[in-house]
Amino acid sequence: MNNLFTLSGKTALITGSTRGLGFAYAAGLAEAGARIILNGTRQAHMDKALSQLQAKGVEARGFLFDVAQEEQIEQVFNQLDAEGVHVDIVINNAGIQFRKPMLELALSDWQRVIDTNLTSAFLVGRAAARRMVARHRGGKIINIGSLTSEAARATVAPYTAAKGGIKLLTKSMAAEWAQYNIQTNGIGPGYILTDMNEALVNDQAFNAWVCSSNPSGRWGRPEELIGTAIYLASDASAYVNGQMIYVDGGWLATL
Ligand code: GCO
Repeated sequence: MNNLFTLSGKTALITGSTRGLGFAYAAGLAEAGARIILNGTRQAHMDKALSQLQAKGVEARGFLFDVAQEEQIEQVFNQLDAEGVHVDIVINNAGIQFRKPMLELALSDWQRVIDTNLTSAFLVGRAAARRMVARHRGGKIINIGSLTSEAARATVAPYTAAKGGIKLLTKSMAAEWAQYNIQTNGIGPGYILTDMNEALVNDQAFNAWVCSSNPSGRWGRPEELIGTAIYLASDASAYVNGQMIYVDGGWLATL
């Protein structure tokens, strides 16, 4: 039986992938055989991430671009077109966090989070899907949500609104693109030990709340998301569409 979970011969673009969860997804898909295209905004982070992957023999390259800027996204995809590179798998992971009560929140801060965490998934997903459809190649789009795709926490409203939008954008992409053999699904990470959450991990009360709020009694680790990413990026999920898979230690399953 051929390996349902192999990504050999596939090219994957992961946004926000020079660090944190994005880099974990990139390294994990590479382990399954994919060629990797990284995205970030800082050359130093890109250089470090590429050298880590290439040291393991991974075929990896990177593009610095702002995932909220349509023209920058189109430039990258047009360059890949010119090189004959087809993106088979997209993980829309790029995201920022901005913690402030809404009463004090500036529109500019709201807009920046929505653009980076939600609009970007539409723009990158649309660019990739247009080519998947035109080439009759099908493909995989994986949007990264959150526990806040299902429930809100005070002081992170723009992030929560964006992640709630990710859940229904995922279903919208499935509704429109499944006919082209494109499967679009989402991953909802629980509280994971990443740079973005460093302040929370170091907050004794918050740390206690996370550990007591999920039956696994602990934070998740980035590498614990890789299996779900490979599953949704592979032929093993060929008839799965519009789903969110929560990798949260059981948080959302329990009162
Ligand atoms: C926060 C955190 C969360 C987690 C994750 C939970 O401030 O509450 O940043 O948003 O990162 O999204 O699923």
